[in-house]
Amino acid sequence: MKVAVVGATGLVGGVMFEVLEAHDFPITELLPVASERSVGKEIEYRGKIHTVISLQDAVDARCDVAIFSAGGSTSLEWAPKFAEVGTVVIDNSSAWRMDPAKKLVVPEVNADQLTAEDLIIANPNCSTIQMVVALAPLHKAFGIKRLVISTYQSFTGTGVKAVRQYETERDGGKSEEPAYHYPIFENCIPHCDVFLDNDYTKEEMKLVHETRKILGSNDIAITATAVRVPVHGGHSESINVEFERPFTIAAVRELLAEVPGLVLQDDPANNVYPMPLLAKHRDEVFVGRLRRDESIENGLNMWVVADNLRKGAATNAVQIAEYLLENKLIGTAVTA
Ligand code: A2P
Ligand code: 11C
Repeated sequence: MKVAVVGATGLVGGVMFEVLEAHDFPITELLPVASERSVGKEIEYRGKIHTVISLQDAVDARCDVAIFSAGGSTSLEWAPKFAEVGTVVIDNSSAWRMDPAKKLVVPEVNADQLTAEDLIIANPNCSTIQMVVALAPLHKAFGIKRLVISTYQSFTGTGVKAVRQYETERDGGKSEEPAYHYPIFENCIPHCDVFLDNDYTKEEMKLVHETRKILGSNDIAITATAVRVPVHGGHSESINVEFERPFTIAAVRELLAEVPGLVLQDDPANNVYPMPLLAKHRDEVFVGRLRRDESIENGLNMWVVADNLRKGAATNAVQIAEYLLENKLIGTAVTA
């Protein structure tokens, strides 16, 4: 595969290279792409130096696949240009997720929707991805009526600038160019992404809309509070689920044990539960603290953790590319 990584100099871009290598993705040619400021910079992949090129040069190269992690406006402008020459775009931004004509894909849940006609495929938001991996089989079995979600999100989700802010504050300094309005070191900020007219943040509403789209159920009631925390390794989520139908914890456990890429860490007597410290650099979604919500009839509480840069971004995108490849839905780019 001829592969372009757009946003190659960014935080997710860097992890993308790690995941492509770890998964041994079959790359014949790798094209790192970033903004004009970075053109000419060098990036090492598998011991070889690759030079960063511009978006236009990457379009002209007619790659088989381009994985974008360069923000929404870059995706909106450039993804169609790649698609036009037959390059399949897997896009990490929020630009195309809610477009009814685009698929929003978490491979464990709905990759079977993909066809060779899908030239722009949306990767969901990190906090949505890890949640639906755990919820999809439960929804199928017991029908989800309502979700109440509280997130504890790593500052790495905001990108390079936030990592610099955290490190500067941790070392006793004051960030010149902070990513957040308030210090993130020794703080929790109930503000991820921008505020919307309804006083929720965009991150909170992504959890509402993207989850409904991926699970294919517009009538699930969903409410969320998203909080930024001074944690490096991943996003954590407390998820309260109300089911339509009765369930047992044993059945939930059995269903989750079957999910590929999901690891159950649920043995409270031995202090076993998921934590971002353990999830860091891992591709899987970790689930624990399974217990009945005793305040309602069919309620479940769970705790879900994943490395937001891995399964929440790079890993999910690479898994989509792997699915396309395995199912011969890629590799048909128009050659000049
Ligand atoms: P650059 O380093 O040249 O600015 P992060 O989210 O970690 O800050 O990374 C964002 C990534 O998106 C970087 O690789 C950045 O490249 C890239 N990027 C930002 N704006 C553009 C743009 N207009 N065109 C191409 N790449 C962009
Ligand atoms: C966060 N969800 O941790 C973000 C990062 O919509 O893809 C990625 C933003 C997005 O804040």
